[in-house]
Amino acid sequence: MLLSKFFIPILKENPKEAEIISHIYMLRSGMIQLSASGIYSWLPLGKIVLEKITEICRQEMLKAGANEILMPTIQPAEIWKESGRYDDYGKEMLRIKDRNNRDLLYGPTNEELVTEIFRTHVKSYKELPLNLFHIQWKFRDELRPRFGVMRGREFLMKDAYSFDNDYKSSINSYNKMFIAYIQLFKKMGLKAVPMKADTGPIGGDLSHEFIIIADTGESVVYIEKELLNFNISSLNVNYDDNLQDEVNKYTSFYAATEEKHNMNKFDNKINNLIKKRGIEVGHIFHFGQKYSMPMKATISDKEGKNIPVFMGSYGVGLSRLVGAVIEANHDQNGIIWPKEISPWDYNIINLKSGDVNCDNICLKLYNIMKNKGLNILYDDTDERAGVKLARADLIGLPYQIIIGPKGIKEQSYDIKCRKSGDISKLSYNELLNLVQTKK
Ligand code: P5A
Repeated sequence: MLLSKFFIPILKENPKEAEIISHIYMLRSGMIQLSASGIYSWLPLGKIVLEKITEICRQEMLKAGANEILMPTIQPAEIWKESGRYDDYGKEMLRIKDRNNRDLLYGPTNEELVTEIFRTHVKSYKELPLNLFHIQWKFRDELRPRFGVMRGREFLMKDAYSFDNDYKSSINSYNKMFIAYIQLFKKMGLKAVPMKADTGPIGGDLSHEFIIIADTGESVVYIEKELLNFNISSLNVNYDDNLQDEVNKYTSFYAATEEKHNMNKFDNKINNLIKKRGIEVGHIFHFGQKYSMPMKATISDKEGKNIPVFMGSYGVGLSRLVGAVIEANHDQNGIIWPKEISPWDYNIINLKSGDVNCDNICLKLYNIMKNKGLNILYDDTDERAGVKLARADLIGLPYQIIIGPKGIKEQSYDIKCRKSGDISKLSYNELLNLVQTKK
C-alpha cells in the first residue's frame, strides 16, 4: 500500500476526550472516528486490524467445529418475552417500534434468536452436538460508554452457541470453547488469562472470563502468580479429544474476577496471590436449559422422550480487542502491533521523496517485497523526514526500513525493530536476504 493513496487522517494533538492510551492512539492514527457517544466509524487502518482479529477468531471457531451463520442486528421482542429477559434486561436494551407498532430491539446478545433457529430445525439427539456462531454488531445502551472502543454502545462480537443432549456433553462443548479461546488469543499475540466469573444477565452455573492484564483495565482480578507466568502449550489442539485435562491445566490455578473472588478459598496460597487490573476480552457461559426450557427448544432423546436441549454461549469482544491489544503493546511514541495482527509486515520510509535515487530504490524494494508476498506500507508522501518517522512509530508496524540520501551514498540502510528500537545497518543485498527470510 502506498501511504499517499491511503486514507489515514492522522491527528497531531492528543484528543481531549480520550483518557486512556489505546483511545488516544486509535484517534491519533486515524483508526476510528466518533459518531455518537460509544459509537464509532472504523476508518481504513482500524478496519484492517479489526478484520485481522476477526479472521483469527473465525478460523479458530471453524477449526473447533462450529458453523458460521449470520443473524440480524434487529430482533423481535416476542422471543425475549418468551425467555423472560425482555423486562429483565432493563435500560441497556435499545427498544424500537416499527411502523406497524411492533416491538423490536437492537440485539445486545443472541441467545433467544439462536434458540429460535435451533428449535425450528433440530428435533433429534442424533443431530447433536451442534455449535453455531456469528460475527455481528451488538448494541448495549451502556450507562457510561468510555475509553473508545473498549466500552462502546455499539460493538462487534463473535458469539457462539452450543447445543447438547445432556449435561456431560455440554460441558465437553464448553471445554472446547475454553481451549479455542486460549488458542485464538495466543494466535493474536496475546495472553488472555481465564478466570472464574459471574454470569450476570446471561445466567448459568459456570462461567469464565478471559482477561488481558493491563493497568487501565476496568476489571479487578485476583490471580495466582504461576498462572501469569504459565506458558500456553501447543497450538495444535485436536478438538475431537476430550479436553478436560487441558482445561484443568488452567483452572487448577486460582484466578477470579472481583465478583467471584473468595478469600477463604485462597487461604493456603496467600503468598502467591496478586491483585491486578485487566480487560475482559472474552466471556463463556454454561447455562444448561435456562433458555431451552421456557422457549421449548426440545429434542427427542434415545428413549424418544422430549427434553430441553443443553446450551452454552461464548463471546469474544472483537472491537474491544483492538483497544486491548494497544493497551498491552505500546510505548510513548505509539502502537507496537504484535506481528500476528499488524496491518502490514513492513513500513518502508522514503526520507526524501522526490529524490530520484531515493524514489527508485524504495519503489524497487517495495515491488520486490510485494512480489515475495509480503505486506508493505510504503511512505511515499512528501512530508518532512521527522514527520514520517514519528508517524511510522505511531502506526507501529513491526519493522521500518528507512531509506534516505545518506544511506544510499554509504550503501547502508537502516532497518528498525519497532518493539526493541534496535536499528541494524544493512547493505541492499543483506536487506533483501533479510526480508526474504522474515515473513
Ligand atoms: C456470550 C456470547 C455475552 O453476551 N452472549 C453471547 C454472551 N457475553 S458478554 O460477556 O456480555 O459479552 C461478550 C464479550 O463482548 C465484549 N463486550 C463489549 N465490548 C465493547 N463494548 C461493550 N460495551 C461490551 N460489552 C461486552 C466483552 O469482550 C465481552 O467479554
